[in-house]
Amino acid sequence: MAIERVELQLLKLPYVHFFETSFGRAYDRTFIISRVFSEGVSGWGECTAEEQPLYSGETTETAWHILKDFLIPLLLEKKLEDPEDFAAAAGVYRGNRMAKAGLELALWDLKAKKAGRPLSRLYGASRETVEAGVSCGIEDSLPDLVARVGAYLAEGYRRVKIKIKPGWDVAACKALRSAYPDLMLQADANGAYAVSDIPRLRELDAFQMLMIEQPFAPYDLWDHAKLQREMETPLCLDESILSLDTTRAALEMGSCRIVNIKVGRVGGIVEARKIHDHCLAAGVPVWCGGMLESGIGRAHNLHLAALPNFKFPNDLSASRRYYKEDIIDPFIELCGPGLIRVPEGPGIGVNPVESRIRKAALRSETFKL
Ligand code: OSB
Ligand code: MG
Repeated sequence: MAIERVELQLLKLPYVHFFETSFGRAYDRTFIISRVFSEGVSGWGECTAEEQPLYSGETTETAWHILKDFLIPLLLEKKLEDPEDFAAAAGVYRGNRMAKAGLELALWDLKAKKAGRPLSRLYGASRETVEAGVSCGIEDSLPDLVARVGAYLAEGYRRVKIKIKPGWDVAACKALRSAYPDLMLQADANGAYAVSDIPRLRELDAFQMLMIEQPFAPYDLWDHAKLQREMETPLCLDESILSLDTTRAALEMGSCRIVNIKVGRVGGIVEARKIHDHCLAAGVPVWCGGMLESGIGRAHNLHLAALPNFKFPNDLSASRRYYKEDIIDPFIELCGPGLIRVPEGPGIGVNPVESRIRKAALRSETFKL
């Protein structure tokens, strides 16, 4: 058993609506999908690196380089096929976690397809549905924000996360709270605040939010711990959580009470499950973040979020919230208020549509021995 061939494709898909965070506004997403072939079966993965190094230091081009020159050769030359063996071998290389996860995910899909089982079952997860949530970007005005959140609620979402930054925070929360008093609300700053903003952040305690995500910079665990001591609202870390050891440091320091798990940011499913299991044992709930993935990455996220310690609604929305023409069939949809079904077929359980992928492709490359 060995991987005979690996394909990478760089795709670009337009969003149905622009997505603005504290980093800026984006109208489309450029990302890499990977595909591994073995014995007539293939597995699909998606790499969450973005075009610009804003959320993380990786980009689509650094990930392509690491995949092509370091990670794919590991598979082809060392004849690795099992995702856990691959994760161990890839561990000799530092960083570049999104690149690693992009390939590891394809190996997981392949393994589950060969076993004829859904990925979630391979992970030991038993949930049939996961809690959906929608991540709502910064809008041009507060009335636009209130209207957009109202539209998401009408579509069946129950939990809404809004992006915040200094100047788009207290008033935005106030507007949403008065329009939707019972809304499950949370906020994500993507590291846009400084310690001098602590008094302003404390004002957010008034809005009964589920959590506030990543107010400070990724490496600033210490100031998150200080802020958490001064706030009632739980802090959740996203960008700061890179591995099991950063998770342990954050929890032992008191930097957060909730952990956002993104498989790309932590370098793969092997590390994501270690973080999940550690948090479960420590009594700390987790939830599954998203990176506006296509249906391939999102299906992977659904299987991960089926694990038992995913205790909050996730950043998992229907295909149509992101893309007019998602690249999978069938599209991911809500199956009831605030719920998405975990696909039941083998592997990721959704079918990538090659004609749509070809249409979105900027570049493709095939690798074999
Ligand atoms: O911080 O969670 C984030 C998208 C890109 C980069 C960072 C983040 C996000 C999201 C999108 O919030 C969530 C989703 O995929 O639904
Ligand atoms: Mg976030």
